[in-house]
Amino acid sequence: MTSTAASFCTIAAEPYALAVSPASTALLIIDMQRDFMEPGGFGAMLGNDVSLLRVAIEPLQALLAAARKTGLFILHTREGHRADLSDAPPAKLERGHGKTRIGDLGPMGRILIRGEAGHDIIPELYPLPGEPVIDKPGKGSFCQTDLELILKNRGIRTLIVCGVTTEVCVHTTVREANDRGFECVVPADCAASYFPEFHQMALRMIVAQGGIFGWVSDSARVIAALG
Ligand code: TIU
Repeated sequence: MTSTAASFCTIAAEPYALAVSPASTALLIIDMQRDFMEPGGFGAMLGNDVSLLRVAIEPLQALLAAARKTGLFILHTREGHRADLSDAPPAKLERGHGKTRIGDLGPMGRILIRGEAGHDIIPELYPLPGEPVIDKPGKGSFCQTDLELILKNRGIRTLIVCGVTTEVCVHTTVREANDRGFECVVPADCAASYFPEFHQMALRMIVAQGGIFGWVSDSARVIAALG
């Protein structure tokens, strides 16, 4: 942690500005995996145009670089399952009713299985040694993981939540985090959805009702605050 990280800063955001201490703030990057971002993975298996998610990569690279420079605590998550599928609920295995399922062999290895090429994080946003990677079996990052323990041990109270997809794993994680007492801010351009209209609505849901479970900002405003 650098000396900058000891001070306070204000992130311009909706519905109102959020004062944070970088020392108690973490950047949480959700599921920027090849399985969601590249052809032949889980996202494509569900019938999605995976190219739609790539808009988040460049802003997120800039935010990640700024966060590393500031000395922010940085964590990454990956959605996926054990090779024997023992941690995958039957309903999830059947989801999509397509020809290919979770665990089937695709061009990037077995779909959504830990250790396979498709399960890994895209090279553009690859974690550095020392940045925890949380493997999660569900959509939310707190369900059946040690994320909460790691954040509490580190004294984190604010989360900058980025990644894919906005209305699924990002939203579920923000909801889980908010109920656990964390303040969450989502930089809008650092998240993406296969459905741009869902992206917009998911962000509106966060800031509605006075910020019912968080804040929405963007990479430029978060980087300016950290700077
Ligand atoms: N399908 C979809 O939009 N998302 C997921 O299945 N997982 C995440 O959002 N990571």
